[in-house]
Formats: sequence, structure tokens, C-alpha cells
Amino acid sequence: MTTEEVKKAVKKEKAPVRAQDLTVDPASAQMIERAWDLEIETIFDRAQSMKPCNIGVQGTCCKNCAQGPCRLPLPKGGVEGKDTRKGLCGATAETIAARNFARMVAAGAAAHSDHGRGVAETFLAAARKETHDYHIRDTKKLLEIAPDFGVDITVEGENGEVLDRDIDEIAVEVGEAALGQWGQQQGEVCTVKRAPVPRYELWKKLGVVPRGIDREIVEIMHRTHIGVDQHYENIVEQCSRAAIGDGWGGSMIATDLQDVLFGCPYPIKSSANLGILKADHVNIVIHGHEPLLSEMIVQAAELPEMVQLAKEKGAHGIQLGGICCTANEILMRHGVPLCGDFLQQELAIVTGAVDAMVVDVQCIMENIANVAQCFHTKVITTNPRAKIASGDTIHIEFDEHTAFEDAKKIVRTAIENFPNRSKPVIIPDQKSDLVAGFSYEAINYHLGGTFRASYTPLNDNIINGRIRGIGGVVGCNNARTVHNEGHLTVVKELIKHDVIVLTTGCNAIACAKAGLLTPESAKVFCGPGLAEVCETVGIPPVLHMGSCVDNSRILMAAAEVVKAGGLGNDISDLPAAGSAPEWMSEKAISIGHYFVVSGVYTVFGVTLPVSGAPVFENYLYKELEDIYGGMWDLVADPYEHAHKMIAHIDKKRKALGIDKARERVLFDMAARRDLEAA
Ligand code: SF4
Ligand code: MSK
Repeated sequence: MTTEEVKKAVKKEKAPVRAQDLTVDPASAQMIERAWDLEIETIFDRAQSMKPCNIGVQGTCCKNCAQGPCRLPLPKGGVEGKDTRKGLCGATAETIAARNFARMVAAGAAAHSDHGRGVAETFLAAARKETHDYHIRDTKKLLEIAPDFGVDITVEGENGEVLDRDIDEIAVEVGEAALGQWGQQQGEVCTVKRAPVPRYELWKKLGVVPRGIDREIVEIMHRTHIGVDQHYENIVEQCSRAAIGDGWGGSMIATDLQDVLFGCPYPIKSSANLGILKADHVNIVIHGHEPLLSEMIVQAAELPEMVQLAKEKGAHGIQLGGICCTANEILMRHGVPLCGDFLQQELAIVTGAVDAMVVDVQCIMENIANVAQCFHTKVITTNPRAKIASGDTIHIEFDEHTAFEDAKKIVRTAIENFPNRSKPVIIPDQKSDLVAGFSYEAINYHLGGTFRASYTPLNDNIINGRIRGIGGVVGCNNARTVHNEGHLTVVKELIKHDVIVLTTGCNAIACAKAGLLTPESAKVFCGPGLAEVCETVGIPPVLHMGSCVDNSRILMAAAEVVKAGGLGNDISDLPAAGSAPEWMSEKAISIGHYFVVSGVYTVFGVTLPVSGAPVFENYLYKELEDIYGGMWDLVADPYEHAHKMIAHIDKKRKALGIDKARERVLFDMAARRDLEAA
């Protein structure tokens, strides 16, 4: 269906859709309108013309064998008495929904973990000096993480003295031990022990400590095959093993090793939105997830020979920008500006200014290849795992042993395409300043300083009530909901009520575009307590911690807060809540589940494919709290969504006996204001 047909169809049934009804971001609205003018179809049009399947949305369609698909919609008005719905094999709605949920966890954990495996392989190649393009850069972090992998960092000398071990030897051993976590069959994934002791002991008691990262994912696929695991509670138990293996395993190891290879992020300034593109520059947009490639492209684009070539082709220079989590990776370490989030990938091309869109893995819409055909843009795939059949994409395979040469080839291809611009360039003038780079180490340093780095000042401010609690708000965009509206409403509501927000992924990009990642935004958007803390410490109220795999940084921050003391003994005691207001990817389900089993109340927006199985749904939303201290929830309305998080935070403050402190602080502040006014 063309855009014109979509518009006509929409018009026939109801008032025409306006671009500002589809997104709250003016830059995106401008490009949606341009796409309409040029009759270029984007995801925003397809979301109007194709409605989601009513049974799939409920999670009760099974196609796990050739006798199906067996479809078990919830009867209108719900199930009265005994639920008699069954698939051909007898699988109940609960079994089917639990199996589908589990397969989402498996796919999400596999995506993160395969990313981590790729990083571990490159790390090992660098440690063994088999590649000259990557080096062990952050030796401080290497020495910090080595003991967690069972690697000694000192050795006893001949006279019993303690000597430092050779860094290269340590790096090789860490690389080998890290890579071993994927194929390990028995024992425990070693980084899981970074969780607070009571959490780790609970997991041990429940028998959900992952044995190996891959093993738990494979076991989900086995258990959800026809005729295997047919008890939703038992299926969820395996989800917990695989999800812990993701959050406290594959993703966490990916973050660790990336930091050692490319440097641990520290606060850095940059800007965000389509307005970062420059009409007179070669624009290269890097999109996907793995920093292995993008790190090389950043270096290649800075080479004098590349800048000279760009000038010879008539450009003033080379502008890099990122989409999705690759954007977050190169922002955190190099300050490369954010071009846009998941739903802006087609819209970036619609500016007519993108000379190459370079993609690796995850969240890459196949339709970018079709949109690119309407312009001069070259879509370059780089990863053997991810090729695109549509359009005229070119594949320049990226290999860690020839990484820099591959990156130079890619940059050169983009530069040579600059003179081929075929349509007028229209770049929205929206871009916002931001400060990113808040690794959990950076938060530690920022709060406590070099000599007394610690989370204690954060805990003190939570205990004294200036900060009400912590919100982890993460996740994607979803074309079934207004672009960025959920993200911004939830985050603004939280900070307005003195909840500090830790963010990653496309939520971070949405917040960046809205100016929430600047220290100055505290005065405008925060409640008085949080505003005072941000002003004193000089931090934004929304701390950008990185990409999807970097949700592990949020887990580590939570563990550090527990360790700093005064807020209970476990993550489930903290006045904290998690959120993914516009989620869409299977990775979000794995992330959500590892937050839940880590003890966090986790609210999703849009929808969750469990509503057709009320018993299973109740297990996720209520009963898991008794087991793990954390549970799932679904609240589509973003305002209510934020307030359920705040209510949970207040419940935890009360349980800790610190609810009265907050009332005193707010009274103090009101009194101070009255005095100032007098
Ligand atoms: Fe139907 Fe059972 Fe086959 Fe699923 S596994 S498609 S419920 S027969
Ligand atoms: S990119 S997984 S849309 S956050 Fe990590 Fe954004 Fe979600 Fe992809």
C-alpha cells in the first residue's frame, strides 16, 4: 500500500492522521511530512494500515508444531469457571503464553549474549596481539574485573613479596575466562556473584543461578518444544536462569570488556536529534549495537587523508551520527552526536543528507533499504549475521583482524557518494545539548570525588528524603504508540517527584532530544529535593548510562547502593522501580525479567503478550513478588505508569522507615522558600 493509499484509507474511516499525532518530536514530524510529500512509505504509515493480530497480542497463539497455529483468544468477558481452552496437543492458554514469553526471553538473551561473545573474541584477539587495531586501553578496569573471573593480579615473589603480574598475561586470562562463560556446562556464571549476597543466596536457594550463558538459552528452546515443559511456573524458572545469565552474565561481560578495550565512559558533552546532520558535510550514520565497528569508523573518519578526500569531493568535512545503541556507545566514549532513536532511522534518510547508513546488528528495519532507494544513500551492511535482501544494500564485511582497513573502506564509500545527492537536503533544525557518559564508576566518582569515591552521598540523599528514589527507565520506541510521548511523560513525572532517573537505550535518546540530559534541566523539570542535589553535584536529573547491554551498569549501580548501606540488604529493599514505556524488542523482555528477578518492580508500557492467559499473567504481576521481591506490571497510560512506580518507591521508603524524613525535607524547603520570600 502506498502512502497515498494509506492516507486515503485513513481519511475514509476517520479524520486524517497528522504527523504531530504520531510523534511528540518536531524534527520527526517534519520528516514524516516530507516522506508523505515524496510518497515514501515509512513505519508510521504501516502502523496505520496494518493492525496487530488480536490473538498474538494476548500471547495465546501457538505455532510450535505443524498441527497449529492453535489460537486461544480470551472469550469476551473473560473465562467463567474452568478454562477449557486447549491447543490440539492439550496445551492450555497458560502454557502457550508462558512458552511464547520464554522464547522472547531466549531471543533477547541470545541477542545480548551473542553481542557479548563477539566482544570477548575481539578482546582475546587483542590480548593475544593477533590484531593491531584493538588494544587493552583501560588497565585500571581490567585489574578491577580480573578477580571476578578468577584471575590473580599479583604474584608472590621469591622472598614472599607481592608483585604485580604482567598486564598482557592478565588480559589473556581474563579473555579466556570470559569467553568460557558462554559454553560452560556446569557450575555458575562467575559474574553473577556481583549481586548483593542475599540476592545471590536467594538465587542459589531457588536453583536459578545460570550454569552457562548459552546453556540456559538452549534449554528454553528445548523446554518450549512441543510436549516438554507444560507448567508455566517451571517455564518461568528457566526464564529466570537465562535472564540472569544475560543481565549478570553476557551483557555484563560485554560492558566490562568493551570498557577495557575502548575506555570506561566518563561525563562528556554532545548533542542529539536529526539537526546534528550537516548539509555541507559527508554524513555517515552508524546504526545497530556493537561498538567494535563504530569505534574503528570514528578513528577512520578522523584521518587527515579522509578529511582531504571529503574536501576534494566538495564537502567541508565528515559528520558522524548514531542511531539506536551504536549511537549510545560512540556517544558515551567519543561524544559523537545522537542522530536519532529506533523510529528515526528511516527519517534520517528522508533528510536527503545521509551519504551512508552503516549497520551491524539488531533494531535495523529492513525498510531503510527501500527508503534509501528514493535518495542517494548507501546502506552498508557489515556483519555476516545481518544482511538485507531488500533494496540495493552493499555488504562490506567487517573482520576484527582487518578492522581498521574495513572501516576506512566504509568511510571512503560514504565520501565518494557525497556528490551523488539526488534530492534537496532538508535537515530539521532541532538539536539539543546533552551530557552523557555516566558509567556506574563515573557516578561513584561524581558523587564522592577521586579520593572518597562512593555511593554514600546518593544513599544519604535518599535517606534524608531529597531524592525520593531511583527509576531505571529504558527501552525502545514502538510504532503502536505516539513516538517519545511515553518516554518523556514517565521521565518528567518521575523527576518532578524527586525520583532520579538512570537511563539507557532509546529512552536515553528521547530524553536527550528533550533536553533532559543537562544539569540545567534540573531547575526546570525537577522537584525541589532532586533539583537541589543536581545543582550541588552538577549532574543532570537523568543519567545516561549507555546502550541496551549497558543495563548491566544499572544492576551494578543498584548493587553499589545496597553496598553503601542504610537502604536495606538487597536490591528488593531499595526505593527503586524499573520501566520500559515504549518497549518493542525481545531484548526488552529479557531485560525486564532480569530486573524482576533481581528484585525490581518493573513496569512496561504499550502491551504485554500475556493478557490471554490470566493465571500466568497473575503469576508475573503478583506472585513473583513473593518469590523474588520484584514483579512485572503493565500500565499503558504513561502518567499512571509513573505514579505506580512512585507509589512502589514510597512503599519501600515506608518499609525502610525513611518516609518521615522526606516530609521533613519538603517542609524545610518550603520554610526556606518562605523565609527567602519574606
Ligand atoms: Fe497446537 Fe500444541 Fe502444536 Fe502448539 S504445540 S501448535 S498448541 S498442537
Ligand atoms: S536500540 S532494543 S530499539 S532500546 Fe538498543 Fe532502542 Fe530497543 Fe533497539
